[in-house]
Amino acid sequence: MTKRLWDITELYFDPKRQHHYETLFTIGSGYLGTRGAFEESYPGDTPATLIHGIYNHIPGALVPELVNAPNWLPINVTVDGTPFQVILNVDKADFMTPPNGLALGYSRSLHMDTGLLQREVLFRAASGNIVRLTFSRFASLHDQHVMAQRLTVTAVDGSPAITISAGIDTHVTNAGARHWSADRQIKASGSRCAVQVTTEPSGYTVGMAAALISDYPTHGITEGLRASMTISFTLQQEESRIIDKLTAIYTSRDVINPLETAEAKLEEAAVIGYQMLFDAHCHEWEKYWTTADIRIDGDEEIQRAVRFTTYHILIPTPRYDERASVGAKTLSGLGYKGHVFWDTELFLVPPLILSQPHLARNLLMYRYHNLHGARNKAKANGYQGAMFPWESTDTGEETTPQWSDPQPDGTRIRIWTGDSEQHISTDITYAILKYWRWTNDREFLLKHGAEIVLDTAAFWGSRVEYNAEQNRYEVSQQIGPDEYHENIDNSVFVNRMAQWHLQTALDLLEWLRANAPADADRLTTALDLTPKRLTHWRDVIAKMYIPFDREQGIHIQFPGFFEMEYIPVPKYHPRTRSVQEIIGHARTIQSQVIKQADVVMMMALLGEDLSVPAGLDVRQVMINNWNTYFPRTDHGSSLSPAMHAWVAARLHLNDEAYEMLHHAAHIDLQDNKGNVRDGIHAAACGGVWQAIIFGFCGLHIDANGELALDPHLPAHWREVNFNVYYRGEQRTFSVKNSV
Ligand code: IFM
Repeated sequence: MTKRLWDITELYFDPKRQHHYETLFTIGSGYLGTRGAFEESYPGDTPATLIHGIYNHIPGALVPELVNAPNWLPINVTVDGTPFQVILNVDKADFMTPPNGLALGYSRSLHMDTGLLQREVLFRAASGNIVRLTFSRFASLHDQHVMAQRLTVTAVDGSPAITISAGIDTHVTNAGARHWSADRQIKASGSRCAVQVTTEPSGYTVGMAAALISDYPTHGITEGLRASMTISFTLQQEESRIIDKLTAIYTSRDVINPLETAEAKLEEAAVIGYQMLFDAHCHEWEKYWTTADIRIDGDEEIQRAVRFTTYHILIPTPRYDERASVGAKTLSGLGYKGHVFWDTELFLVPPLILSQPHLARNLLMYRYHNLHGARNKAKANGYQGAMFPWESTDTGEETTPQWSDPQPDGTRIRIWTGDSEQHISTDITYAILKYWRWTNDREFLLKHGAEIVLDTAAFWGSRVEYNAEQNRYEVSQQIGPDEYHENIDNSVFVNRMAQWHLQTALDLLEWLRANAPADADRLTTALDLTPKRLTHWRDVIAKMYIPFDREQGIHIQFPGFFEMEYIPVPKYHPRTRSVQEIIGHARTIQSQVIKQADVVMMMALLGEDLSVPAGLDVRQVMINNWNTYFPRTDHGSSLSPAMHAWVAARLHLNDEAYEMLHHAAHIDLQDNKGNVRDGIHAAACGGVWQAIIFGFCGLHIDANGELALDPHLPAHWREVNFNVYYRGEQRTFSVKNSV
């Protein structure tokens, strides 16, 4: 495999795509993420550093959000007094001596194997002297409190006088929303500078300290909300200089004195130096990729795209923090305000279970630590047990906004997901079970996981409604994965998954009684799992209403679905917008257009355990379901294509599987939803990994508890190689194409 398949490269700078690339080129350490804005800034740029757990709710705002931290990127260079900027076009008259300088060459690459972002610009100053500037940056995976930058300046033509000013800027907002109190510490002296800021009203403190490392006398200064350090020197023709900037960071979530601790860490890092920090960082990346990388022989485009999506699974996932989780847009943008959805458990956690189980555990522990919020939500809604919030932050309470931001006409739209998208509790249980089956982490299951599974089952036991006339249990007022259809009764996804959940809880309790009786007793008492309650669960399982059309042999997404207007989605191909955007919201919700995998999602999760009425063949039902729902789905959500790829591969629908995989893998790279500026689509990234491993390669645990493959690779793929962890051991797979 050639090295270039590890790189995403931008060969010229297009200001119209700057926000897209800022997101793509996010670097991260599992502690923070920093968007790929330029060191020297650019008009209209949106630099952001988002740190796990640092949320703030401004009075009057609808919901809390993850806060944009002080910007640690600034490095400003002047060449013979001309400020360096990526200036691309100048008037013809100015071409030889443009007053603001000119970028003669530009390229920027994200090296995904090492998490290094590098940019090289050939810059001609107004004086006519030309320099090559190479900027490198990484957020250390070895020491999550350290970030490093390197600037190499080379005099290509002439003997330019260079000034470099580098520092930390606390003048940052979340798209205008101010989270940092006016009370800040900003200081600079010699080659060091530091800042400390506190969110208001949540009271989180962030301390950052930076050093500029060079052989030149350095002056520290503070100007307004920024602290910086400055050096000046002259280069002879063809001479090069390397200047390093190191930054250390701590928050009050880590230590009681973030600023002092950051300053001490900075001195430690300065002694180690850029190169050794980078070597240690690369070593950690190598360990990540050993089990996260999927090597595809025969498809370079998908190979690179899959590395990109995997990179964006790895960089936001907390390494040492089990009280933070990954939001729907990772730490790469302000979209969804850093809130955590089901995207984490069903899309991100499974790849991590197989590739970095300790990271998957951290994410599941976040839910355990937030059980109190889930219990509060259940109680507030009149239910028992634990009902997880649809959107979650640092408090574990429901944080879904009830209303949208104002629309162009000034009105706001009611958002129902926080009320009605209740399947998230089962999604979390599903992830816990998957983690348990793949890792055998008994300690986690007994101390933490089982409590979540059982208490969320208690929620469903109290949530279902008995329909005496039909002698069946139903669930009203739901939003399934297909969010175009809100507050519907008897979503087949919700009902079947709740039934699966209750059965899983009963099986788990039985297993605990046999294998860990003390824990079974403890949980039975603590969660009040009385015989009466368990009998009720069995009754619900037996009588749950699963909407099904026997004549057609298909699951019904929800009763009434097929009575709505039929709009064949393929009729709108090719399109760059969702069908919902084309035909409008009002018509969509009265139609059979589906936003994202719903019945198909159920097939991805349950596979042949889908359960179908007696006498019917499950595979045939799956094919019928596919033929029914695929042409009705507009993939208005980025979560959709990868799940379709997975299921299509299992159904041996090779063309559809590949088309969906290609779509999913390029959602961010090609910005085919037009909103990557707001952040990476985390779920799509996790979905791609699963589509390849579970779908195309068919990796599964067989009836004997052994790992097995059932591959259906695209015809042009020669081979897929990967390593996964199974019950503590690393296993290697090589899947050759037999087509
Ligand atoms: O969780 C998803 C949801 O399924 C579709 N809308 C976007 C959310 C966040 O990614």
